[in-house]
Amino acid sequence: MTKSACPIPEHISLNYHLFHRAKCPDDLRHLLIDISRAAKYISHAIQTTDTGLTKTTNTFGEEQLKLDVLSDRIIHQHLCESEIVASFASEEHGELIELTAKAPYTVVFDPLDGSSLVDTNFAIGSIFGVYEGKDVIGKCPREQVAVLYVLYGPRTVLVYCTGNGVHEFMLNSVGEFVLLREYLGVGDDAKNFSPGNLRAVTDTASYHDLMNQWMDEALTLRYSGCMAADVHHILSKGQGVFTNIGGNKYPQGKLRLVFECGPFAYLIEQAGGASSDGRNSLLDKKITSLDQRTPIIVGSKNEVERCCKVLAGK
Ligand code: FBP
Repeated sequence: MTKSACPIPEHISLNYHLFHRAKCPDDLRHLLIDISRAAKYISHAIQTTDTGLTKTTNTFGEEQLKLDVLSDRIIHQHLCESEIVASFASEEHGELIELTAKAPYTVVFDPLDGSSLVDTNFAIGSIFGVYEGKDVIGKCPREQVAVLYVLYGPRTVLVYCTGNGVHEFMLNSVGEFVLLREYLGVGDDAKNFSPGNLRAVTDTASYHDLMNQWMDEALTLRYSGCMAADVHHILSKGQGVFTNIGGNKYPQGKLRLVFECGPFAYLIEQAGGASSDGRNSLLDKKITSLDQRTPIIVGSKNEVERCCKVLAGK
Protein backbone atom coordinates (compact mmCIF):
# COMPACT_ATOMS: atom_id res chain seq x y z
CA MET A 1 0.00 0.00 0.00
CA THR A 2 1.45 3.41 -0.94
CA LYS A 3 1.17 6.32 1.49
CA SER A 4 -0.05 9.44 -0.27
CA ALA A 5 0.72 12.89 1.12
CA CYS A 6 -2.16 15.33 1.30
CA PRO A 7 -2.50 17.04 -2.08
CA ILE A 8 -1.96 20.80 -1.55
CA PRO A 9 -5.44 22.30 -1.86
CA GLU A 10 -6.15 25.20 -4.22
CA HIS A 11 -7.33 27.22 -1.20
CA ILE A 12 -5.48 26.64 2.09
CA SER A 13 -8.06 26.19 4.85
CA LEU A 14 -7.50 27.20 8.47
CA ASN A 15 -7.40 23.53 9.47
CA TYR A 16 -4.82 22.69 6.77
CA HIS A 17 -2.67 25.67 7.80
CA LEU A 18 -2.81 24.78 11.51
CA PHE A 19 -1.90 21.17 10.74
CA HIS A 20 0.74 21.52 8.00
CA ARG A 21 2.20 25.04 8.48
CA ALA A 22 1.79 25.95 12.17
CA LYS A 23 2.19 22.28 13.14
CA CYS A 24 0.41 23.09 16.41
CA PRO A 25 -0.72 20.29 18.78
CA ASP A 26 -3.94 18.51 17.73
CA ASP A 27 -5.91 19.67 20.77
CA LEU A 28 -4.94 23.32 20.17
CA ARG A 29 -5.82 22.96 16.47
CA HIS A 30 -9.23 21.56 17.40
CA LEU A 31 -9.78 24.40 19.88
CA LEU A 32 -8.93 27.09 17.31
CA ILE A 33 -11.21 25.42 14.74
CA ASP A 34 -14.03 25.38 17.34
CA ILE A 35 -13.43 29.09 18.01
CA SER A 36 -13.54 29.78 14.25
CA ARG A 37 -16.89 27.92 14.09
CA ALA A 38 -18.29 30.19 16.82
CA ALA A 39 -17.10 33.20 14.80
CA LYS A 40 -19.15 32.08 11.80
CA TYR A 41 -22.31 32.13 13.94
CA ILE A 42 -21.42 35.55 15.36
CA SER A 43 -20.80 36.87 11.84
CA HIS A 44 -24.29 35.65 10.85
CA ALA A 45 -25.82 37.13 14.03
CA ILE A 46 -24.34 40.56 13.29
CA GLN A 47 -25.98 40.47 9.85
CA THR A 48 -29.37 39.41 11.18
CA THR A 49 -29.89 40.29 14.87
CA ASP A 50 -31.39 43.39 16.47
CA THR A 51 -28.61 45.82 17.42
CA GLY A 52 -30.56 47.04 20.45
CA LEU A 53 -29.78 47.03 24.14
CA THR A 54 -30.74 44.36 26.63
CA LYS A 55 -32.02 45.60 29.98
CA THR A 56 -28.86 44.24 31.64
CA THR A 57 -25.30 45.31 32.42
CA ASN A 58 -22.20 43.14 32.62
CA THR A 59 -20.33 42.68 35.92
CA PHE A 60 -18.22 45.70 35.07
CA GLY A 61 -21.41 47.78 34.98
CA GLU A 62 -21.39 48.28 31.21
CA GLU A 63 -24.72 48.19 29.33
CA GLN A 64 -25.04 45.03 27.23
CA LEU A 65 -26.28 44.84 23.66
CA LYS A 66 -28.34 41.83 22.61
CA LEU A 67 -25.39 41.01 20.34
CA ASP A 68 -22.91 41.19 23.27
CA VAL A 69 -24.93 38.59 25.16
CA LEU A 70 -25.60 36.44 22.07
CA SER A 71 -21.93 36.46 20.98
CA ASP A 72 -20.82 35.55 24.49
CA ARG A 73 -23.30 32.68 24.59
CA ILE A 74 -22.24 31.35 21.17
CA ILE A 75 -18.58 31.24 22.22
CA HIS A 76 -19.41 29.67 25.60
CA GLN A 77 -21.36 26.90 23.83
CA HIS A 78 -18.53 26.13 21.38
CA LEU A 79 -15.88 26.10 24.12
CA CYS A 80 -18.06 23.68 26.11
CA GLU A 81 -18.51 21.36 23.12
CA SER A 82 -14.74 21.32 22.48
CA GLU A 83 -14.05 19.61 25.85
CA ILE A 84 -10.53 21.05 25.57
CA VAL A 85 -11.15 24.09 27.78
CA ALA A 86 -10.58 23.90 31.55
CA SER A 87 -11.96 27.38 32.11
CA PHE A 88 -12.71 30.61 30.30
CA ALA A 89 -12.99 34.31 31.10
CA SER A 90 -15.15 36.61 29.00
CA GLU A 91 -15.15 40.39 29.08
CA GLU A 92 -18.92 40.04 29.61
CA HIS A 93 -18.40 38.18 32.94
CA GLY A 94 -16.30 39.19 35.91
CA GLU A 95 -14.97 35.80 36.87
CA LEU A 96 -13.23 32.70 35.54
CA ILE A 97 -15.80 30.03 34.62
CA GLU A 98 -14.84 26.36 34.87
CA LEU A 99 -15.80 24.06 31.99
CA THR A 100 -13.98 20.72 31.63
CA ALA A 101 -11.85 19.59 34.57
CA LYS A 102 -8.30 18.52 33.62
CA ALA A 103 -8.65 19.99 30.09
CA PRO A 104 -5.41 21.61 28.85
CA TYR A 105 -6.35 25.23 28.11
CA THR A 106 -7.88 28.43 29.48
CA VAL A 107 -9.45 30.80 26.94
CA VAL A 108 -9.90 34.54 27.52
CA PHE A 109 -12.02 36.53 25.10
CA ASP A 110 -13.80 39.74 24.29
CA PRO A 111 -16.84 38.41 22.42
CA LEU A 112 -17.65 41.65 20.61
CA ASP A 113 -14.96 44.32 20.77
CA GLY A 114 -16.21 47.70 19.62
CA SER A 115 -19.82 46.57 20.06
CA SER A 116 -20.94 50.16 20.71
CA LEU A 117 -20.34 50.66 16.96
CA VAL A 118 -22.57 47.83 15.73
CA ASP A 119 -25.52 50.14 14.92
CA THR A 120 -23.20 52.29 12.77
CA ASN A 121 -22.25 49.28 10.62
CA PHE A 122 -18.55 49.83 11.43
CA ALA A 123 -16.30 46.76 11.61
CA ILE A 124 -16.25 45.07 15.04
CA GLY A 125 -14.39 42.03 16.29
CA SER A 126 -13.93 39.05 18.63
CA ILE A 127 -10.58 38.65 20.42
CA PHE A 128 -9.24 35.37 21.90
CA GLY A 129 -6.18 34.48 23.97
CA VAL A 130 -5.29 30.87 24.87
CA TYR A 131 -3.18 29.92 27.91
CA GLU A 132 -2.15 26.48 29.15
CA GLY A 133 -3.60 25.37 32.46
CA LYS A 134 -6.75 26.40 34.30
CA ASP A 135 -6.17 30.04 35.28
CA VAL A 136 -4.49 33.22 34.04
CA ILE A 137 -4.04 35.20 37.27
CA GLY A 138 -0.30 35.47 37.99
CA LYS A 139 0.63 34.75 34.37
CA CYS A 140 1.68 37.29 31.71
CA PRO A 141 0.57 37.61 28.07
CA ARG A 142 3.92 36.23 26.85
CA GLU A 143 2.64 32.83 28.11
CA GLN A 144 -0.22 32.74 25.59
CA VAL A 145 0.10 29.70 23.33
CA ALA A 146 -2.30 31.12 20.73
CA VAL A 147 -4.04 34.39 19.90
CA LEU A 148 -6.84 34.73 17.37
CA TYR A 149 -9.13 37.56 16.40
CA VAL A 150 -12.01 37.81 13.95
CA LEU A 151 -12.98 41.08 12.28
CA TYR A 152 -16.59 41.36 11.11
CA GLY A 153 -16.40 43.95 8.34
CA PRO A 154 -17.29 43.96 4.64
CA ARG A 155 -15.41 40.63 4.75
CA THR A 156 -15.13 38.41 7.81
CA VAL A 157 -11.40 37.86 8.35
CA LEU A 158 -9.62 35.77 10.96
CA VAL A 159 -6.02 36.31 12.07
CA TYR A 160 -4.14 33.85 14.29
CA CYS A 161 -0.71 33.15 15.68
CA THR A 162 0.54 30.09 17.60
CA GLY A 163 4.11 31.37 17.85
CA ASN A 164 5.14 30.79 14.24
CA GLY A 165 4.04 33.90 12.35
CA VAL A 166 0.79 35.85 12.05
CA HIS A 167 -1.58 34.59 9.35
CA GLU A 168 -4.81 35.99 7.84
CA PHE A 169 -7.85 34.10 6.53
CA MET A 170 -11.15 35.13 4.93
CA LEU A 171 -14.56 33.50 5.39
CA ASN A 172 -15.60 32.37 1.90
CA SER A 173 -19.04 31.74 0.41
CA VAL A 174 -19.10 28.10 1.51
CA GLY A 175 -18.29 28.94 5.13
CA GLU A 176 -14.58 28.05 5.08
CA PHE A 177 -11.82 30.31 6.41
CA VAL A 178 -9.28 30.29 3.56
CA LEU A 179 -5.76 31.71 3.61
CA LEU A 180 -5.35 35.30 2.45
CA ARG A 181 -1.85 36.21 3.69
CA GLU A 182 0.90 34.47 5.68
CA TYR A 183 3.56 35.96 7.93
CA LEU A 184 2.10 39.45 8.30
CA GLY A 185 4.91 41.84 9.36
CA VAL A 186 5.13 45.27 11.02
CA GLY A 187 7.91 47.62 9.88
CA ASP A 188 9.90 49.82 12.27
CA ASP A 189 8.52 53.19 11.16
CA ALA A 190 4.89 54.37 11.22
CA LYS A 191 3.07 56.53 8.69
CA ASN A 192 -0.35 56.05 10.35
CA PHE A 193 -1.47 56.77 13.91
CA SER A 194 -4.50 55.46 15.79
CA PRO A 195 -5.04 57.50 18.99
CA GLY A 196 -7.59 56.01 21.45
CA ASN A 197 -9.02 57.76 24.51
CA LEU A 198 -8.29 61.07 22.82
CA ARG A 199 -10.21 62.86 25.62
CA ALA A 200 -7.03 62.28 27.70
CA VAL A 201 -5.28 65.14 25.84
CA THR A 202 -7.28 67.54 28.04
CA ASP A 203 -5.61 66.33 31.23
CA THR A 204 -2.41 64.61 30.02
CA ALA A 205 -0.14 67.24 28.46
CA SER A 206 2.32 64.65 27.14
CA TYR A 207 -0.48 62.96 25.16
CA HIS A 208 -1.34 66.37 23.69
CA ASP A 209 2.35 66.81 22.76
CA LEU A 210 2.36 63.43 21.05
CA MET A 211 -0.73 64.32 18.97
CA ASN A 212 0.94 67.58 17.92
CA GLN A 213 4.12 65.76 16.87
CA TRP A 214 2.13 63.29 14.76
CA MET A 215 0.17 66.10 13.10
CA ASP A 216 3.26 68.30 12.58
CA GLU A 217 4.95 65.32 10.89
CA ALA A 218 1.84 64.80 8.73
CA LEU A 219 1.22 61.21 9.84
CA THR A 220 -2.12 59.88 8.61
CA LEU A 221 -4.94 59.40 11.15
CA ARG A 222 -6.58 55.98 11.01
CA TYR A 223 -8.98 55.44 13.96
CA SER A 224 -12.35 53.66 13.97
CA GLY A 225 -13.10 53.16 17.68
CA CYS A 226 -12.82 49.38 17.39
CA MET A 227 -9.44 48.14 18.64
CA ALA A 228 -9.58 44.94 16.57
CA ALA A 229 -10.16 46.97 13.38
CA ASP A 230 -7.52 49.56 14.24
CA VAL A 231 -4.84 47.00 15.09
CA HIS A 232 -5.81 44.96 12.01
CA HIS A 233 -5.07 48.13 10.01
CA ILE A 234 -1.48 48.07 11.36
CA LEU A 235 -1.04 44.39 10.45
CA SER A 236 -2.64 44.93 7.03
CA LYS A 237 -0.51 47.95 6.12
CA GLY A 238 2.63 46.64 7.82
CA GLN A 239 3.10 49.78 9.89
CA GLY A 240 1.37 52.17 12.27
CA VAL A 241 0.85 52.82 15.96
CA PHE A 242 -2.20 52.38 18.20
CA THR A 243 -2.46 54.06 21.60
CA ASN A 244 -4.96 54.18 24.43
CA ILE A 245 -3.53 55.81 27.57
CA GLY A 246 -4.88 56.97 30.92
CA GLY A 247 -6.60 60.24 31.68
CA ASN A 248 -9.12 61.44 34.26
CA LYS A 249 -11.92 59.18 33.00
CA TYR A 250 -9.75 56.07 32.67
CA PRO A 251 -6.62 56.60 34.83
CA GLN A 252 -5.04 53.34 33.61
CA GLY A 253 -6.46 53.59 30.08
CA LYS A 254 -9.79 52.06 29.01
CA LEU A 255 -8.54 48.76 27.66
CA ARG A 256 -8.06 45.52 29.57
CA LEU A 257 -4.76 43.62 29.71
CA VAL A 258 -6.35 40.16 29.62
CA PHE A 259 -9.00 40.58 26.92
CA GLU A 260 -7.59 43.20 24.54
CA CYS A 261 -4.06 44.47 25.19
CA GLY A 262 -2.36 41.13 25.93
CA PRO A 263 -3.63 39.37 22.79
CA PHE A 264 -2.80 42.25 20.45
CA ALA A 265 0.62 42.84 22.07
CA TYR A 266 1.39 39.17 21.36
CA LEU A 267 0.35 39.41 17.69
CA ILE A 268 2.15 42.68 16.96
CA GLU A 269 5.40 41.53 18.64
CA GLN A 270 5.18 38.21 16.78
CA ALA A 271 4.85 40.27 13.58
CA GLY A 272 8.04 42.23 14.38
CA GLY A 273 6.49 45.24 16.07
CA ALA A 274 6.59 46.38 19.71
CA SER A 275 4.19 46.90 22.61
CA SER A 276 4.45 48.91 25.81
CA ASP A 277 2.49 50.20 28.78
CA GLY A 278 4.73 53.27 28.59
CA ARG A 279 7.66 51.52 30.26
CA ASN A 280 7.79 47.81 29.47
CA SER A 281 6.49 45.30 26.97
CA LEU A 282 2.88 44.40 27.70
CA LEU A 283 3.86 40.75 27.22
CA ASP A 284 5.72 40.88 30.53
CA LYS A 285 2.96 42.58 32.53
CA LYS A 286 1.73 40.27 35.29
CA ILE A 287 -2.03 39.61 35.25
CA THR A 288 -3.40 40.53 38.70
CA SER A 289 -7.13 40.65 37.86
CA LEU A 290 -9.46 40.01 34.93
CA ASP A 291 -10.58 43.65 34.90
CA GLN A 292 -7.01 45.01 35.03
CA ARG A 293 -6.74 48.03 32.71
CA THR A 294 -3.45 49.18 31.20
CA PRO A 295 -2.15 51.94 28.99
CA ILE A 296 -1.24 50.49 25.59
CA ILE A 297 1.13 51.65 22.87
CA VAL A 298 1.50 49.05 20.13
CA GLY A 299 2.82 48.99 16.56
CA SER A 300 5.98 49.97 14.67
CA LYS A 301 9.04 49.63 16.92
CA ASN A 302 10.57 53.08 16.42
CA GLU A 303 7.19 54.76 16.87
CA VAL A 304 6.42 52.87 20.09
CA GLU A 305 9.82 53.98 21.38
CA ARG A 306 9.11 57.60 20.50
CA CYS A 307 5.69 57.46 22.17
CA CYS A 308 7.19 56.12 25.40
CA LYS A 309 9.78 58.92 25.45
CA VAL A 310 7.23 61.69 24.78
CA LEU A 311 4.69 60.28 27.26
CA ALA A 312 7.46 60.10 29.89
CA GLY A 313 8.14 63.80 29.22
CA LYS A 314 11.59 63.14 27.74
P1 FBP B 1 -15.78 47.70 24.14
O1 FBP B 1 -15.10 46.37 23.92
O2 FBP B 1 -16.54 47.74 25.42
O3 FBP B 1 -16.57 48.13 22.96
O4 FBP B 1 -14.64 48.85 24.34
C1 FBP B 1 -13.41 48.68 23.76
C2 FBP B 1 -13.25 49.73 22.68
O5 FBP B 1 -14.40 49.82 21.88
C3 FBP B 1 -12.06 49.38 21.81
O6 FBP B 1 -12.40 48.47 20.80
C4 FBP B 1 -11.66 50.73 21.29
O7 FBP B 1 -10.29 50.81 20.92
C5 FBP B 1 -11.94 51.61 22.51
O8 FBP B 1 -12.98 50.99 23.25
C6 FBP B 1 -12.39 52.98 22.11
O9 FBP B 1 -12.12 53.81 23.21
P2 FBP B 1 -12.26 55.40 23.02
O10 FBP B 1 -13.70 55.62 22.71
O11 FBP B 1 -11.82 55.93 24.34
O12 FBP B 1 -11.35 55.80 21.90
